[in-house]
Amino acid sequence: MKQERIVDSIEQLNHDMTEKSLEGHWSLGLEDLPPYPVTSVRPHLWRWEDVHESLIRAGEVVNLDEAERRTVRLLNPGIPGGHGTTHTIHCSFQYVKDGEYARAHRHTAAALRFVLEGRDAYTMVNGQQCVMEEGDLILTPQLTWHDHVNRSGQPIIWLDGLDIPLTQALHQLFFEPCPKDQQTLEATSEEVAGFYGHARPAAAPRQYFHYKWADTQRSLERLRQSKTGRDPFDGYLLEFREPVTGGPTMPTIQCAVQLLEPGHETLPHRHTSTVIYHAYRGAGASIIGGREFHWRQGDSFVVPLWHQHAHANPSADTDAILLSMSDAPVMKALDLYREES
Ligand code: GTQ
Ligand code: FE2
Repeated sequence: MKQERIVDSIEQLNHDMTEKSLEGHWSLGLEDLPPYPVTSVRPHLWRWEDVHESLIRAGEVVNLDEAERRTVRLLNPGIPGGHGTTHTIHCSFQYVKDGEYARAHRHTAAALRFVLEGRDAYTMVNGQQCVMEEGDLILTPQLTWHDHVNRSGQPIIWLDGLDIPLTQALHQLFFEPCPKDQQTLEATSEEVAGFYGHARPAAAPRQYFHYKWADTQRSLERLRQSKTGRDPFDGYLLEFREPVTGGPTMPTIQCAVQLLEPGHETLPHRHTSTVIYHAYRGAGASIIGGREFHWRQGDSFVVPLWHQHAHANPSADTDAILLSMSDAPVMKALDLYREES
């Protein structure tokens, strides 16, 4: 007796596998395997006028008794429905009026503040009071308690950088409100530590959270005097490093300031890290992936990974200073960092 032959096909196999939540690698075409990394993150520039107007309007209608924070976020148009400025970091601007405070909480997302307008408000970080001046960088690394208090007699605006998109992509976001709305001076994190024992930092807690602008400026000047300190791709670049280990600013974010002297044009290069820039002082232009973006003080822009980019300061007499936040520490930790000029 002749056995009936079962006629199978790729189509039938694919169909049957799909029903069992299986997939064959043969379903991928070469177009799914590009030779270099592809990102949906787009080069984009946000104008300070737009951010500032939204912040002032938010000051009228957003109440800090209800909202956890009064911040305006930069959304990358290449991440529809997402909340990120890039796929790893989000950048916002926070506005706290005189007499207000933003209540204490902590989270596994690491955050930083860079002060733009105003002074003498403070952020409490694990019981340490960090009094703000323009240009100060204040870190609230993962799971540090932080609240922001403004009793300075004037409003304050600063830039926030957080690794929330990355933390969320890894499904690792813990958030805990503090039992007290405001931390008291020198209250340790243990004193106010609630019940989320599992959310405690695994690593030794760090003690240094505050980089003063006066120190940053002095270091930038010293770098400029050295003349050998000029990086062909970044101008005079000063990275904020972890003071004990010399490692990155935080495990997921490298912060830096870079000074572009009048007339200086950097050489183009590209790398697998993605960078958010904020024009802290001066004005200039950057070519990103073949497009030119003109920025002035207060503007922010994104250089997505593997996009060729170069910066220029066309001014005859004014320095330009860019603040940057990069996800390079993540790529380096995972051995994924590459650059090419
Ligand atoms: O100030 O603690 O922009 O928790 C986003 C989340 C700021 C903050 C943001 C936050 C904060
Ligand atoms: Fe926070």
